[in-house]
Amino acid sequence: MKVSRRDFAKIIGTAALGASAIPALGAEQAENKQAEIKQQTGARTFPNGFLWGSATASYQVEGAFNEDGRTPSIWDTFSKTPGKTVDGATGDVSTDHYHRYKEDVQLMKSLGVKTYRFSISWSRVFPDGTGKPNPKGLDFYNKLLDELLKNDIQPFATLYHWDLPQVLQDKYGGWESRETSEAFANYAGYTAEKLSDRVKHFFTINEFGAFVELGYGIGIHAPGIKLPRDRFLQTRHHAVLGHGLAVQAIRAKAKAGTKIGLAENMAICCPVIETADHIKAAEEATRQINAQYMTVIQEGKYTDLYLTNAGKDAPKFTDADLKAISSRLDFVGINIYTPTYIRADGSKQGFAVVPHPASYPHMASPWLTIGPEALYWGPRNVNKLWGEDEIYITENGCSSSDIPAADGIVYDTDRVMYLRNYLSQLQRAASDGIPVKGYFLWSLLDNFEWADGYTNRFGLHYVDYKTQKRTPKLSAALYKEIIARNGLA
Ligand code: GBH
Repeated sequence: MKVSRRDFAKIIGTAALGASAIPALGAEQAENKQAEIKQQTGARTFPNGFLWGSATASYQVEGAFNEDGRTPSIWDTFSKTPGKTVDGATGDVSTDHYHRYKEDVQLMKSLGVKTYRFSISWSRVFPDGTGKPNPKGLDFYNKLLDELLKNDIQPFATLYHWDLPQVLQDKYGGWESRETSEAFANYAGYTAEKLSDRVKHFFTINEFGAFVELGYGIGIHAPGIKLPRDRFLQTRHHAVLGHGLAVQAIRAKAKAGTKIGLAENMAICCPVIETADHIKAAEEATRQINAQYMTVIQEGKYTDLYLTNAGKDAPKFTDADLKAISSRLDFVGINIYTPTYIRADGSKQGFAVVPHPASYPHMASPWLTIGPEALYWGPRNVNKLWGEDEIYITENGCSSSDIPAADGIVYDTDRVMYLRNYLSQLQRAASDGIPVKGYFLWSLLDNFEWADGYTNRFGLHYVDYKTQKRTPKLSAALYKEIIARNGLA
């Protein structure tokens, strides 16, 4: 880094003040001074009030698949279809969080997290997908919320993390049809009305980019179908429409002041090296590669490039749809795991994706390629392109082989390495003034990893699925330390 003579003088000057100069100031001034010195001498802290959290999702942790009136979701059906998940794993029991939530809140408390992101199971609340709500289904979330608040942990609730009521798949082809978008808005409005006395932040949908593409495009996630291209592009449209209608419904029904956003695993376009032309190319790539979800939500229209490429398969939509889809958001959540490298290539579109070479490093899951700077460029581009000023990293974390040592502890040094490197890039973003307000580590616990079943562990806590015992891994100790310091060492 090139330091100008003035910056250098500033650093030396204030550092030379040392601690002895501080007591002369009032307490508050002293604190400010200390913060200023830290800033200039490079202490790797996060802004005051930064929200450290952890995340889970209903079907991945709850279990209790047939209790208190819950009906099957598309994931119950899919996971019980032979050959769809590794070892035929299902979420019937998983980590049994439904019955162990109090113990799990204590795990959070011991980490020191300030917030918890969880998702609500639609088919617990509306067993028929729509129509008559089931009060017993909502009871579980009422109890969970009370327990969180009693422990000073702010709840952030996701309304859809892939567990569509099976009945809506059967009746309407799920997200293939508009009826599902409307049913989602109805469920979202109802749930926000009931819970917004305690939940101040709602996410509509988690990761369009996963459940639509994998569920309706290539069929490796529920509902496990491969639609022809025109119907598939229409499904994408109904998913963003469901989001938009839900934003409107929540705004109409929730308590005033409730904040609404989404959690999207958009492609995180990183300049292949940090030169002005590659940086610019990565900005344009962010818009174009995410055209079908994040860009239409932000800009209220599909990009020309998207529609041209779609050709005769382009989705059918109205202006009113676009208006709903681009309903104002209060914040944006981005789930960030991997980088997409972009270079400026002089073409008309202005960018090219640089594929990872075969030797590119990844974590235990082969898709989980390592690129810490994704935590910098993700929020940076969302802020730069669309002016979003309240950004959360709603998921980040990794899988590791996670084998307990003789003392029972999992020394997951690879996860520690991963988190340390990613978080140092997030700190870089925060100290550059990019408005990142919080970070939710995926995940609190090992859990049902979708088609991978229980073979890939993402937790800060190791779960012995036979006994349901939870044991903090080495990475939990790291995270606890980072939270306590509000920064990196
Ligand atoms: C998130 O998805 C999910 O929100 C969360 O539920 C999940 O547990 C977590 O990540 C960890 O995976 O099998 O090679 O086709 C992250 C995006 C999309 C990454 C699906 C894995 C499957 C790759 N995921 N993708 S592959």
